[in-house]
Amino acid sequence: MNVFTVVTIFPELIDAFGITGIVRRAQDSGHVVLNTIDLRSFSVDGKGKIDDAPYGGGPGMVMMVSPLRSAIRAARKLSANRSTVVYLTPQGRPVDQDKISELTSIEHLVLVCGRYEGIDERVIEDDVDMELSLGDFVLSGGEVAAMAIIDAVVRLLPGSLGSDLSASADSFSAGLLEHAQYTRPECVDGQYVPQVLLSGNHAEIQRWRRKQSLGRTWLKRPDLLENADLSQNDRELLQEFRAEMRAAGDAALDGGG
Ligand code: 9D3
Repeated sequence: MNVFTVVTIFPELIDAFGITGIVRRAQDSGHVVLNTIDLRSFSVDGKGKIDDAPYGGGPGMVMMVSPLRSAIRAARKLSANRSTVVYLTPQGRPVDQDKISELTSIEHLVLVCGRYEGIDERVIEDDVDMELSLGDFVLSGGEVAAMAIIDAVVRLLPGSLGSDLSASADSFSAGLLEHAQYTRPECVDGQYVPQVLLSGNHAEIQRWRRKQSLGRTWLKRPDLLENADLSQNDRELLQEFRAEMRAAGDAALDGGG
């Protein structure tokens, strides 16, 4: 069983997330527990104060050590197992699917959400095991990041939809983007489903999908191709994709000229 405990000044946001969709199902089936700890209930003045002005001056407020430390300690007690404390911060290491996969084996993940200018550095030194970011853009706090990470982890757990069938074929777990998807009808507004998908020839369909996967990665995320180790067959498929694209481009020019 995986336990997630979110330390936040917006527990109702996390609670709402936990009563819908994949996280709800995982909790109902007993695979997951999602707790929230309301940071304000650990305020120093009993009136909800959890932040103070930064030493050295400057704008905004910093989250204080004492409420955070007490809240993290309370969070740890919500599981008999050892906990790993993650602070969500733009200064953390950006998460990728490999990191998400690693997180599935942590029995109790305590996710600390910052607000304002951030938290007192001494909490990071003594109470935090790992700092994670969603990437190089600015959020207003860690809650959305906590939910994103919980969602990504939970769908990989046994009993979740993503765990068996699709997880192994997912983008990124294979290091490539996925092929295009189509559903009925065959033709809409003059746009047709690629003929090969209607052929019933499974080997040809597999080949087409692999070629698509390689071609789309080359077009949309060339950075991913740098690290992918492609077979000789993959290289040939990618060459074929590029040749077909050039041919389509030439045909369009002929038509227009
Ligand atoms: C106004 C203060 N910022 C200077 C640009 C620093 C800052 C502090 C706190 C910026 C963002 C935040 C709040 N962000 C998060 O808590 C956060 C986050 C993010 O902003 N981007 C990507 N991943 C994450 S994880 C948590």
